[in-house]
Amino acid sequence: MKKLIIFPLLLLLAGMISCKEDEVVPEKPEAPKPTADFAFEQVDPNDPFTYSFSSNSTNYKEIRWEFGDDSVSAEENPTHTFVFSGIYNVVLRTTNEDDYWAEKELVIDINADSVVNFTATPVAGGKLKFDLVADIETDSLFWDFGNGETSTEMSPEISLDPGQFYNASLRAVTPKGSVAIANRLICDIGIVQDITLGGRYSVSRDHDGGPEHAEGSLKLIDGNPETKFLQGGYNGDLWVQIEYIDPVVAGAYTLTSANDDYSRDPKNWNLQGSNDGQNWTELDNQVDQNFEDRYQTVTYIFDNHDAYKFYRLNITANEGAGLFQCAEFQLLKLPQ
Ligand SMILES: [Ca+2]
Repeated sequence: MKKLIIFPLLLLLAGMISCKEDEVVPEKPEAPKPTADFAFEQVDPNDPFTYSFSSNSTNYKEIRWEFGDDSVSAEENPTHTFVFSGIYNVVLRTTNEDDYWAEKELVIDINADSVVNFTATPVAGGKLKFDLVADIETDSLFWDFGNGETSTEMSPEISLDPGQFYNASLRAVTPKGSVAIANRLICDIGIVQDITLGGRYSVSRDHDGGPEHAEGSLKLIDGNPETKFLQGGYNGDLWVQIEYIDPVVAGAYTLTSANDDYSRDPKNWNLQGSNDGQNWTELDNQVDQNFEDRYQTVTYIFDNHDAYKFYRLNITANEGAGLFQCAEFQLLKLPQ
């Protein structure tokens, strides 16, 4: 009898243990995954800095906007005003309650040149008259003519020394505080146009690493005086050429010395124009030039009223080194 009693007890215990192991704990169902999507539009045609954003996202608990200018928002459909022109990567991130997330990124390009521009027109008394050209609403203007003079007038008039170039800028502020800046090269008769990048650029012989190299020929026209084109084994036959589809009338150019080693600087050169790439007309000739400073930009103006498809700068001598270097070359069109 004793054994008969113990056996069912053991069965009962085993049954209890078994029951505990098989117990199913109901899991919380997983929330649907979030999606992120949005669209944007300019709110006012006269304010290229302000945009409204509308989210088309789903299944999220939290929403976060990053506008690419260090500002953020947790609103569903925010409106944002950028302070400066620029290219902004706007990111929308949604997160659900299980911390799954989704992102969508769109780019807003507020191009400074399309936002604000200005004209400079010769008027009586040998002066230049400046006018804002822009579709934006402005609250204030600040002109800096690059010659030490400034103005806050709508249409200021100033006199500039003939034969000199100046870096002028216009700073326009909108009623919401956004800032648009236009920079232009000017001379006494108007705005000078940089046409360096308007044609096909080539050199007679490049850096050994090619045009894309850190010191390749493209560094001569990248707008950055701190980068340079360096040619090894310089032997006086280097030329730099720009070929245009339609002939243009160039009237000036600039050269900028590089960061180091004066003996690599250009010393003698000439500029030629051509319409077939075979027959050349000399437009300017410089001998014994001397860049006394590093990063020094010198402007050369030449008398030309003819349009050419080809412009070629022949650098016939440097300051004596076996290497040639130059930081920048610009070809310019003067006001007609
Ligand atoms: Ca450069």
